[in-house]
Amino acid sequence: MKVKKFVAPSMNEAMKMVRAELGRDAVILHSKVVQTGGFFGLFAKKKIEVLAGVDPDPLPLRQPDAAASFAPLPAAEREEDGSLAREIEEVKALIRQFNARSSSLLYPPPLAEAERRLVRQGMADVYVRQVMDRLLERWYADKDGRSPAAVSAWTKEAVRDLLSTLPFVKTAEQKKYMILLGPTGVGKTTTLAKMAGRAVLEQGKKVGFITADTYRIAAIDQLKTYADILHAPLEVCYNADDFRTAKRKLAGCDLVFVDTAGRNFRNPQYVDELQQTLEFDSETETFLVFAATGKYDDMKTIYNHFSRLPIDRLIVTKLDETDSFGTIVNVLLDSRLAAAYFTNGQNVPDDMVEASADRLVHLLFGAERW
Ligand SMILES: Nc1nc2c(ncn2[C@@H]2O[C@H](COP(=O)(O)OP(=O)(O)OP(=O)(O)O)[C@@H](O)[C@H]2O)c(=O)[nH]1
Ligand SMILES: [Mg+2]
Repeated sequence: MKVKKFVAPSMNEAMKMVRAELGRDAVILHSKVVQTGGFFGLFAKKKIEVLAGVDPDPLPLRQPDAAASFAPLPAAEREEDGSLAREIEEVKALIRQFNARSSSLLYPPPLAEAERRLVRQGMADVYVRQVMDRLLERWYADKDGRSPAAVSAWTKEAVRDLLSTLPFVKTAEQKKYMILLGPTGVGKTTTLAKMAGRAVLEQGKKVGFITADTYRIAAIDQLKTYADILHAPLEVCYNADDFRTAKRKLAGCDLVFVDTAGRNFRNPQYVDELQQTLEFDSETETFLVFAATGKYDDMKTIYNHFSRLPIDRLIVTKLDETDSFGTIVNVLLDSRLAAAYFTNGQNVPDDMVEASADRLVHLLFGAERW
């Protein structure tokens, strides 16, 4: 492969230089912003440095820059080496050489549109690629079925298949102690009240509450209000001994809901404190709560800190406050955990539904969005 470095004031100009010098078959191997000129860091100009290459003996693929580049090889050629699969692998390899932005230029228009939608929803590049690989396979395998509607259906199916690898289960409360953890203000206490309310109203269970949230003055009162409505006992715990005592006192309950303080869990020290106060054993089910409105990068940090605790499932709140649901997909797939519930409002106990792969797909590609 002939490789050359280009430096230009913008990506656009760099691409023109690449095309002029290496031709239309050139591929971008790497690009970065560089500072040029200046004295001691002053007056330096930002430029784009692009490393591009061209294969003197290219693959037998036609690859001009738009949709036509993905026209399948003639049947005779394809059958000669009997390898539709190889053809697809070649196309995938070609696309992987490009970064996410430039690759969409190469997809046929319906697939490029599908990619744009996934990116707009906030799905991480790694998962967008997995879906796009599936779509490319379908595109080549089902030549007669290609249409924007079909691509839309394939996209939903591909995302659903990705999510179906997670252990979604129907019944939520499988253990006696339900512990909700998560950052400040995501809706832990409200969701706990929703879960307890349903257990009482729909299943006739005898429930109790423990709160380990002694950090905020009003936190105990907030939970006490819900406990009173449900005629359920509430125990407050400040340390590990209190927690054990509270469990003994609530031994007669079918289900015990444990509330915890929201802290800045970007600081791992707070996770250690929780570990010292609570007991995580075979009788506990632990839920990490996060809001759909949160930033993916922050959630990744928080999840990493929490992953030293035995988190069983996730709960995603505030779905009513956003139109982008890709972050939920990312966090679920990164953590390999299923979500138990999605909540979509402040009403207790109504604004909560059981989470499932289908529901998430519907949120991402609801009829109005696709
Ligand atoms: N829009 C919307 N608001 C919600 C949802 N769930 C909870 N809230 C609201 O979010 C706010 C915070 O809820 P809490 O339940 O107190 O949150 P928390 O995680 O317990 O907060 P801390 O204990 O302070 O960390 C309240 O105003 C809730 O009514 C939801 O699904 N949608
Ligand atoms: Mg709370």
